[in-house]
Amino acid sequence: MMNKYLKISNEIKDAISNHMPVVALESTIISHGMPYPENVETAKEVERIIRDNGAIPATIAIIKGEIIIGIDEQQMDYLAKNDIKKASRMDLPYIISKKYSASTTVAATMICAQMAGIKVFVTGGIGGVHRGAEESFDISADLQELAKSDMVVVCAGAKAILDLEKTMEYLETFGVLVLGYQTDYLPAFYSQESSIKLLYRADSAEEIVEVIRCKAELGMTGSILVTNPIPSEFSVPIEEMDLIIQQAIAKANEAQIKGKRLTPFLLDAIQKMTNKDSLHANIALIKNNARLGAEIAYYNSKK
Ligand code: PSU
Ligand code: MN
Repeated sequence: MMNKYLKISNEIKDAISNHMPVVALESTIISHGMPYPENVETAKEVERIIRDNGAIPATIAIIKGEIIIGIDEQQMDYLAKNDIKKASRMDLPYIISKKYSASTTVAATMICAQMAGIKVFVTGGIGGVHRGAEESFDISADLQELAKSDMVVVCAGAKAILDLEKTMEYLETFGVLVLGYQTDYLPAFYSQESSIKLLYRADSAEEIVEVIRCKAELGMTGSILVTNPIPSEFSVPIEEMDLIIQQAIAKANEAQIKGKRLTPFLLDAIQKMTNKDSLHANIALIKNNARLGAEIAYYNSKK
């Protein structure tokens, strides 16, 4: 769905029209997911990994009311250093009409990537059903968007700041296929696995692409969520992370943090409590996802 707000870099435009592999990347991880300078260093490194693995990276953000597909280094720097708005689905029309700038969440990135015709999207962790959602009703718009969009999204599972069981139930209800990449258990971001058994696994990028193709042949839309475990050398036992996460949630409750501020608040609190260990884990897992995403995009582009 091309529209006048969409600005696609020439390289990406060419790649899309020639059916070459392209991988979309979100920008909220830059503005709200990691501290400076690791945020911008990681964003650049992830793009490099995608190139090294034969695909073209497309980091997406809203800059002065334009949807930029493939932000440049200067724009990346801007998002990394400033106090930036965080745009999910509901925010896009307002932010764009006001000509504001914003980073895009997983939900908003899927919307923009799809406008540009990109099929594969790499992120660190998706948003989900927050712990205590039975009271707060706090469920990330990422989940609805996975159901609505038509992409393959590679992540390292969901962070245990969320209620993973409820998140999985929600995805099942809305028909989102969750695949474990070389794993039978749902990865939990910092931890290679949670205790949640997955129904389906795939052991190679080719196998994932076969499922994508079959879905298209069936005329079905909806995204496929590929969950890729963090490399073992960076994995933290889930019980260890859980104690830290509980403390972070207690801090958020005390400070009455709600709505779109909650996820960034929790991510920041966890990073501070674990020194840079959790940050290094976060960096390692997103790079790992970039490798797999590029490979999926590569096979998906072969007809
Ligand atoms: N989880 C992470 N790191 C992140 C995010 C989630 O481990 O950076 C970001 C993503 O951009 C995700 C967003 O789409 O937070 C979800 O925010 P919310 O819960 O407000 O929907
Ligand atoms: Mn929320």
